[in-house]
Amino acid sequence: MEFSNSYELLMELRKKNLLENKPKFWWPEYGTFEVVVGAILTQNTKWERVETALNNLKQFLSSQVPSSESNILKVEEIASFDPSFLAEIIKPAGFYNQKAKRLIALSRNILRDFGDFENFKENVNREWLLTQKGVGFETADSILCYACGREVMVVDAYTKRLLKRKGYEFESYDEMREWCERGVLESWDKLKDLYEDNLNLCFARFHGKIVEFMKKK
Ligand code: 39A
Repeated sequence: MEFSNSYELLMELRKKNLLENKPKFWWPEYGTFEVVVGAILTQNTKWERVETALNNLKQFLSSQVPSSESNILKVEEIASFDPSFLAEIIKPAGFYNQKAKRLIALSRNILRDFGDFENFKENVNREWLLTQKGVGFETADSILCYACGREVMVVDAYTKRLLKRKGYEFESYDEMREWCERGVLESWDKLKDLYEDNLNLCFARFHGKIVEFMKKK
């Protein structure tokens, strides 16, 4: 695979049908609070373990309120957990005591500062997210891109490894993110029809393609 900017990388990845049978925006339950929970749980663990933890959580909550019409996690539910009880439920994701405390604190802060999840989606910014315990650049950008639908590209260890192999090394997370975003923005006239003129959709799928490609390696 040869490329000299991120547009060319995206076009190479597009040839590989990496997101066949995946959700449109790649991250399951795009646009919901469940993405926020997944973004914290996925730190330092495999996605498959996150899925087990999320399923445990949803199963527990639906057993408490069996008539609930939606099976999507709600910020109010996570905010009202006892930390050690939540830790038991999310155990498969690892670092469960720390993750439980951080999830509860983040949920309570969302309710305190934004009132509800819809207002959070509309009004949160990167700075607010980065003040939250356990939220670094990758987690903040995952929340912005996949929960809030913002025009931000997530980069991660898979992206770093792929680019390093091809001779690209970066001083910082933001430098790597900007390199990924820049190539797309500079060629947006050629990409926009492929992505419904939706930059968020393009960034969401681009990151998804990188992850799926590297997981197959
Ligand atoms: N590492 C990962 C993932 N692998 C993933 N999926 C597969 C769907 N997500 C959403 C986040 N991080």
